Amino acid sequence: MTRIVKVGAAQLGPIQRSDSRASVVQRLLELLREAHAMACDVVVFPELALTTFFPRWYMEDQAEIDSFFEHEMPGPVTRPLFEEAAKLGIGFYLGYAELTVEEGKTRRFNTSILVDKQGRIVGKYRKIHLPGHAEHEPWRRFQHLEKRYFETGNLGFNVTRAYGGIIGMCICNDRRWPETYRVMGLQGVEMIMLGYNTPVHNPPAPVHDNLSHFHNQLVMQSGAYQNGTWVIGVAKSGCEEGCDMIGNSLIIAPSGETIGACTTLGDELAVARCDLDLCNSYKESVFNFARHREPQHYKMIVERKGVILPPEQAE
Ligand code: CDT
Repeated sequence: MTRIVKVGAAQLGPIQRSDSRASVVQRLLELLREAHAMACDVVVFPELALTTFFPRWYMEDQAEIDSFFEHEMPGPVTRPLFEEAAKLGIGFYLGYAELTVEEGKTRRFNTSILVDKQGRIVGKYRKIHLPGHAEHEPWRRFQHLEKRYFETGNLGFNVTRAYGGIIGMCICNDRRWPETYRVMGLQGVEMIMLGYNTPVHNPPAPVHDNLSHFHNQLVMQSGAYQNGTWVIGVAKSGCEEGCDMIGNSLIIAPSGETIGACTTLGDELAVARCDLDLCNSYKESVFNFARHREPQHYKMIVERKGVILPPEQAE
């Protein structure tokens, strides 16, 4: 039996601060049409795909900060994407900065949505692992102020039934954490879609810089294999406002093997035919969780600030 989802990893090149939202949506539409011409069922766009990666700047003016956020989805500028998707019968994953009012309070999240082939939003995820810092750190060549501009996501790592399978989402830094994949793995996820903006240079740990591709591959390939799931990781890449970002967008099979990849640092589509039933041989053998996991032996003694303490140090 085969359940095929043809996926397009729709990598974006840089988006400069002066680029209008409308011009970015045109680029997304071109990639969407190219994917449709290649018979894709769904395309995956990057994290914060509608603007430059604005957390690289320290800002205090709330109106300026909010200019990078979407106040509705779809809104007037993004609606053509939804309309074209519905017309062509192709779905998409899209990352964007979400401004919403909940119970009278304005909230800001780093968000992704899953849209089905009818142009309907069928899933939403808000980024949980926010990297970087909240205050201005002038020693850095550029800032990474996600902890300043976003709240921690409050929707958990849920999965959605779509495209004939079980689909999960996460965003950028989430891909470095095994918990991300495992929480969705425990819900039977068969394909995880994720977008990212990853600078080549990591100011607090520059010795990691020349390992940035290796780490990108390592985390997504191990997450795929250890949970028997497809992983589609898609970059915003290239030199954005003087900051070099990795590309290396990948389509990874449940075996952990990379079967599709972008090779440039620009707008580029990588396409692969993904058989969701390939997940089964992993989920039913080496990673049969019901049979082989030992959660009763994973009990935490005490957890303080996210670190598990050995029994002798626990209070
Ligand atoms: N956007 C985002 O989450 N970027 C981070 C940069 C951290 S530097 C290692 C990432 O994990 O790619």
